[in-house]
Amino acid sequence: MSTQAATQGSQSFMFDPDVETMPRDELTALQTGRLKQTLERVYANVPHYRKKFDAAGVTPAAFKVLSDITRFPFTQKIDLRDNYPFGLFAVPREQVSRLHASSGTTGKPTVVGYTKGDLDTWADLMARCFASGGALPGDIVHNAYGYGLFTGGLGAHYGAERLGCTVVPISGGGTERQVTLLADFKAKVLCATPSYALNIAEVAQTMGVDIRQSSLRLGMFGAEPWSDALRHDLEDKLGIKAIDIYGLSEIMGPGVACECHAVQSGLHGWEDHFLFETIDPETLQPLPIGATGELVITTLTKEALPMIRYRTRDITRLSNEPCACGRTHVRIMRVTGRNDDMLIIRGVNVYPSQLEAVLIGFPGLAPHYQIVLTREGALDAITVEVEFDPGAPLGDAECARKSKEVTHHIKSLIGVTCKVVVKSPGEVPRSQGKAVRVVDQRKKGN
Ligand code: DLL
Repeated sequence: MSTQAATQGSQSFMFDPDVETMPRDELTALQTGRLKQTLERVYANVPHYRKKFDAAGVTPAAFKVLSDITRFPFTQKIDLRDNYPFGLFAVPREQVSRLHASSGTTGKPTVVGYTKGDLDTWADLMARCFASGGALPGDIVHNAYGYGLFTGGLGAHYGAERLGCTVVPISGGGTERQVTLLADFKAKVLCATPSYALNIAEVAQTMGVDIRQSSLRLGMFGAEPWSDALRHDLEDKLGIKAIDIYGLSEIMGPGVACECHAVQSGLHGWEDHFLFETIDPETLQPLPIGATGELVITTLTKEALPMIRYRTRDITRLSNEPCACGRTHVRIMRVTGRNDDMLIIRGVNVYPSQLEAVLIGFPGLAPHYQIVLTREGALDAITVEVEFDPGAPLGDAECARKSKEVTHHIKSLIGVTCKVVVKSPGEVPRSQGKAVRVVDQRKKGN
């Protein structure tokens, strides 16, 4: 990767101007050529794609300009499951250097594979993300993403190494030890889910360690939806800049898109390797840029597991407004949630991250919450469990008052009626990776 040092304000960071500031017409030409090759490759090598293209009455020859992609069928998680474990690979299995898999709550896991070339691209793109976030060669990167089949740990690991950083491969869990090593090794960059970063901040406080005074200055947080309210809370508690990083295993892992240090508004999606679309999840029709819908991604360079029009289920909008950082790649605005995580409470659609935005920073509350869904007669009911701030303990009567106050705020800001239970510090479960924000007790008949 040909990165070079650049300076923006007082902050210097690594940047690849040739690629990251490529004019739109050059990006379009690059994407068109790469996509044509990808379509040809999957049609020739993956029976599943050939069958689906044939059924839809399209062949790679039908693809001339980027908008022709809308003539091709979508790919979904179910296609990976149906072709478990290696059926969607476009290269002989012997050429696959690494496998990752999602644990999957039900049924078979989703298996993804990488050639040596794919691993190389992934490390490059993750290095690009670290650099865009403001990491520098030589920085110590404390990597608390889980190592193993989850793509977070190894994805961040090789990207940070590629940029020239020193990696601490600590993985998730053992939070007191994390706090000790963060301080002892003088890490500059923390990689974690936002909910686990919050857990680390809280444990540090209980241990009497002031992370604000440590050498930490950057957080690369992703793998789950989070709000700006949580960003501000983490920036304040950890004394850092918190950068949003996005990705998914089916497409590559972390590093598909990342915010820039300069602007922190929307994640630059790396268009030299991916094509981004948004669709209406109901009608499946493409949406104009700027409209909110489901993000659909096509890979342009993946060798082992190319993905054509993969329906991510993530809800967002795209922006091609010029970014003050100079990067030209499209911005994926903050992912509010997944359409399969959307709660429909008495006719009102709500994402957990919308509730988070109300709860975090609410006077007297700690930033920990969980949403419990139950059935009351024929209707779904929602209980939001929160904790009072340990610095300002509340008695029973005050908890009841606080609960009414929060209920009122949620109703007026989001329009849903829910029960709020204010608990004591430590009663809401803490995250060690991806937080479990919603506990659905409806299926148990409660
Ligand atoms: O979570 C990859 C990753 C690791 C991304 C570390 C960022 C950092 P999966 O386990 O396949 O891969 O989960 C992908 O997580 O479709 C989104 O629903 C969600 N997600 C990932 N990043 C973000 C983010 C990794 N920044 C799924 N904001 C995706 C909101 C995110 N949701």
